[in-house]
Amino acid sequence: MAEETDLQSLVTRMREIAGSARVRVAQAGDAQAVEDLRIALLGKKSELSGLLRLMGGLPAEQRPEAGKAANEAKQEISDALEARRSAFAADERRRRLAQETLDVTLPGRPVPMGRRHPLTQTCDEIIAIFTELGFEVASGPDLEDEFHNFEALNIPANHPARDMQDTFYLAEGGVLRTHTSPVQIRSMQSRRPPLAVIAPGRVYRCDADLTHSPMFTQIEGLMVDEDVRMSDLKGILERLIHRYFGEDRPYRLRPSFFPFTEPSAEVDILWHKDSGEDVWLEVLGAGMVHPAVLENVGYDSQRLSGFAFGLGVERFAMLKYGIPNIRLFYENDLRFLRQF
Ligand code: FA5
Repeated sequence: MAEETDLQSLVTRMREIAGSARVRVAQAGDAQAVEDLRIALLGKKSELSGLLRLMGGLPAEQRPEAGKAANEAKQEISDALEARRSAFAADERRRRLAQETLDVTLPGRPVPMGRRHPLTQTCDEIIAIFTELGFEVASGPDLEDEFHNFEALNIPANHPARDMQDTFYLAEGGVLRTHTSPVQIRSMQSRRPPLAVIAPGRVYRCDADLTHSPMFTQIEGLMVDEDVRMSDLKGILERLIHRYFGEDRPYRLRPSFFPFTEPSAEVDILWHKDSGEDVWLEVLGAGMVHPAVLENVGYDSQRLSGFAFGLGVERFAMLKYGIPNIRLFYENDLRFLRQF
């Protein structure tokens, strides 16, 4: 360009620059080449910027036309660069999507569901059978005093029944309750007859083999009113067995002994083992509340009578589902728990 700026050649040169820029941009091979071209074509050191600086030498009335041509050239180059850049971006996006192909027919990742422990389920099922009949749910402490666990239940200090149930005695006094029967005492002390309660809970004994565990679960039942009879107990137990095991499950009621009931009985359910052998498994103890127990809580044993029972929840579940070993309930092996 000559020192003396000439409008016409300035405008012509600007149009040439824009035209050749379009060709160069169209030939850019990738996004980086487009960026390099942007600097070369529009940057401070570009020919176009040099021409813009020369516009100062034009007479004032010619500057608008030169300015318009400069803006048009800039705009044309920018548009070409932008179109090319977005074409590369779209290619890149298509390429990435093709690589990341999703198979929407693949099965989802399962979210593991928690569920109630089989013992909780068994307890809930048995409790429901009784609450339907109007029984209230009661509870008592796992750490009992000897009065509630033994004395009030007619088991005096030197009675052999205290050995019968191998007891965990605590150094600071008291015991881990050996059965849920102390809840009978607590319920009679806190309520007035007529009463019908059901009391689930953990109990503890030094006892362990395939069908005995040092900690297990019992559900106690107690009903006290005027004229409660052994036939009421038998009817309730039969209803429980029919509802829980079904009407065809063989069971037997067998005379037994407990210091806190008179007469006393035990219930056995037939267990058809995998080996083919049939055995009777004891599931509960029961009987008519001993008059001495009624007197111990201040009830009139001439006017009132009652029945009570205590059942082993693990035994109920073992017999229903054919579980051969009581320890399976406490190991929390998911392969076992998932079956319920
Ligand atoms: C009692 O515990 C009495 N309190 C039951 C009772 C209540 C009788 C009210 C009369 C009136 P027993 O020790 O038999 O009784 O236990 C009751 C049931 O608990 C048994 O029939 C058995 O099903 C279950 N059981 C006993 N010991 C264990 C043990 N170590 N592991 C698992 N279950 C057991």
